[in-house]
Amino acid sequence: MLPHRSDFPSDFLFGAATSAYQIEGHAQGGAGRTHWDDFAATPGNVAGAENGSIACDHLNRMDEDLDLLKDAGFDVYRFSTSWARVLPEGRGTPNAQGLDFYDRLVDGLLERGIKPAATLYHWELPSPLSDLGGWRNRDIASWFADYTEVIMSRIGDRVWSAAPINEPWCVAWLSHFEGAHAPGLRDIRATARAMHHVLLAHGRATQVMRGLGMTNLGAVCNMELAAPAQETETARHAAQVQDAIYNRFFISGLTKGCYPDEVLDGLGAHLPDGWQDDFDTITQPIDWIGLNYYTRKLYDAAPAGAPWPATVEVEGPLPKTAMNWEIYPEGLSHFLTMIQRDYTGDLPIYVTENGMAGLSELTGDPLSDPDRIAYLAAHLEQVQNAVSQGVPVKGYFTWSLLDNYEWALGYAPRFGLIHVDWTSLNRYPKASFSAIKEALNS
Ligand code: GCO
Repeated sequence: MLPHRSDFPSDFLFGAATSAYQIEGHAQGGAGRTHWDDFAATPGNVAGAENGSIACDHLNRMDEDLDLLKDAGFDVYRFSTSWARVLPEGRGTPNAQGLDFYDRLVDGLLERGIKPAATLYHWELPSPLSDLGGWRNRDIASWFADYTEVIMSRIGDRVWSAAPINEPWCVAWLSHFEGAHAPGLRDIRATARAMHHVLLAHGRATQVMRGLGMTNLGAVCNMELAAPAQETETARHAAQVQDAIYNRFFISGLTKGCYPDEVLDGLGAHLPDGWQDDFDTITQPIDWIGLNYYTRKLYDAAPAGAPWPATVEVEGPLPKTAMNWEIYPEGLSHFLTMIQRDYTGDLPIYVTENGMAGLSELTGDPLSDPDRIAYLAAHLEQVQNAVSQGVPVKGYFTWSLLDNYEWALGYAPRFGLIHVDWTSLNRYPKASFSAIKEALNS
């Protein structure tokens, strides 16, 4: 059972989240090639070399999907616009079909009484910009500002909220240090530059949107509790370094105009010259902060002699989702409290993503997914805890409306409230969809 809407403050918003490349069907509608298409075409990067060419075919099934959002009773829908759909070459001539699509999406939401919450970048960088160095190249901040101007000149007058970049940690660290996401680099200099430029691009895009007269602008960070694998000084230090990289670097840059020392120890020498001078741009005032939270990880010290960050991940003991992620709801209230206390004070906080992947879930009518319902209930309870402690949490978005393209893991992990049959592309609401509907409707 999920808590009911009436168990939350009366202005608390419930939403569902998706992203462009994961659902739209990128090969259609005149979109340009992205670095995810290139990454997926490189052997060994993505399960089954799957990509987002068709995905959920949301591009052609948008009305059906918006009807499902309305049927569930959601107040707000968090979607992303694809840079390469709007500007197939990353710069230059816009794709009229792409702009029309986002225009219809926003109007379709408003017609159904659902607030449109836009994200400008959820990871599909146009390949021509990747050729120029992508996030390593400082010019990306200007390219991104120009893209922001193009898309928001079209839909910015009607979106309820907007955030420039989804999950800076994934854009920069996961993709340039760990090599697990496009562009698949493992390079410390590229990482340092990407980590800084992603924030500079955030600041530039925010200035552009303010210039267009837009309001309710935010930033979305993902956080994962970093816990010591054992009670030793070295394990505690390893967890602290990972906590700084993952959970503090970006929010600290955005809200305080500085980076944690534990990160500068390793990346300081690789940051671009004059990085300190960019904080005026990076710390543009924002109206809310978004937290994406799924799990925790355990860390220990790497064997002696290992280079910075000198940490190893250790498998944890808790029950896991199909992503092999530990289920640790307490981490959610930990971060909500930490964000308010250490960074944003009275600023509204939204849980912009939370949810779990299962694998097949093909039995029952509706399709039975009790684990997801339990996961959502446990995390919503942590949101309630935070609210009752005075943390200004103003909304919660489930990841995700639909089963979709789970990046390097392809189509196997299923995060949706709605099952998507990958052959017919038909949609089948799961029991979690019904549970949300019951919780949201009076
Ligand atoms: C995320 C992403 C999603 C993922 C989800 C599950 O923001 O990490 O927004 O694209 O699919 O998090 O891994």
